[in-house]
Amino acid sequence: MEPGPDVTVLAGGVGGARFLQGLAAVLPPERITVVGNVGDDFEILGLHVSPDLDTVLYTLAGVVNEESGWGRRPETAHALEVVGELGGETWFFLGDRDLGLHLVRTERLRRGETLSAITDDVRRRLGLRVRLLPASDDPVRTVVTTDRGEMDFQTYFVRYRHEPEVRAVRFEGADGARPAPGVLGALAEADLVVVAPSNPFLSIDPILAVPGVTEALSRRGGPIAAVTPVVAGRAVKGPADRLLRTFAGEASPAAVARHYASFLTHMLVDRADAASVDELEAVGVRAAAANTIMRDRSARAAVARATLDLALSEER
Ligand code: FO1
Repeated sequence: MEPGPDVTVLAGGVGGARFLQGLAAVLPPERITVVGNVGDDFEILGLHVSPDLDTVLYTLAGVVNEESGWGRRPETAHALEVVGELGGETWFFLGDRDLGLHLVRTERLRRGETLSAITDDVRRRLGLRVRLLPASDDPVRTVVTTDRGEMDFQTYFVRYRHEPEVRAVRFEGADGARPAPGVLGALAEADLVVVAPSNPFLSIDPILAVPGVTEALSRRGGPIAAVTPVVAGRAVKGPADRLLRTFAGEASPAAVARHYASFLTHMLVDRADAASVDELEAVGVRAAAANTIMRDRSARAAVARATLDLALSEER
């Protein structure tokens, strides 16, 4: 294997995938292990969909729809058109090419294969050398309590366009779930663990809720760095800023750091929040500021490079 540090990344959807694309450009990809969120997984039209795993797969394979950050490009929607004509549910967009993966995964799950075995096979067939582990092979489902009642994650996020006010989040099944094979080892043995710029409450907490994961992070001797998902009080994408205000009082890098306080050692903040570097350092979190907006491949690689420089350089 090529030399380089082993890095394990906790990742949710679009922000996590874009960070990983940058990391795979600055490190040998086989040195990277991803622990992916499965709290967004659900069944629709009889198919098992794992949106966050697929966003990572499609982004790393270079077939993602860059505009939305999820799904594939090019894409058509003939099947969904017929679903609509026949009175089926169409609020969740399933493109024709994307459907191919859901068909194969669903069939293999029904035959008794594990999500991690299927994901690893898909990953290899897509030609990816990054290792992608679902946080758990057991069902862990994010459920949100909102001002419009309790609902599963995709109903909240896609059907209601994350408009409802979130009052509580829980992870159904998490208490009895086991980490997928390789997850705890990847957290313990990596030279660096990175918490990607993903929503702390909706994308990272469902990973941390799997018994053993938070403990493995807290017991680690080595660095654990987070990349901020908020810039100047705003989420780069999605409702992270609103959830931070509700559950942590403010949408700031410091609030994110407090949320990860039991294990966090380093944090990369945006230049717009450079003033928070001193605040973080004062509470024992090594911090640096960089441009964290990951518009294109070179910006993504720069964020990854800045994270490695912050967390792995000797003199810090
Ligand atoms: N996000 C949407 O906002 N609308 C959709 O119709 C939608 C469909 C979809 C299909 C496959 C897939 O892998 C992801 C999809 N997403 C969609 C994204 C998904 O909701 C993710 O869970 C969120 O981006 C949060 O990470």
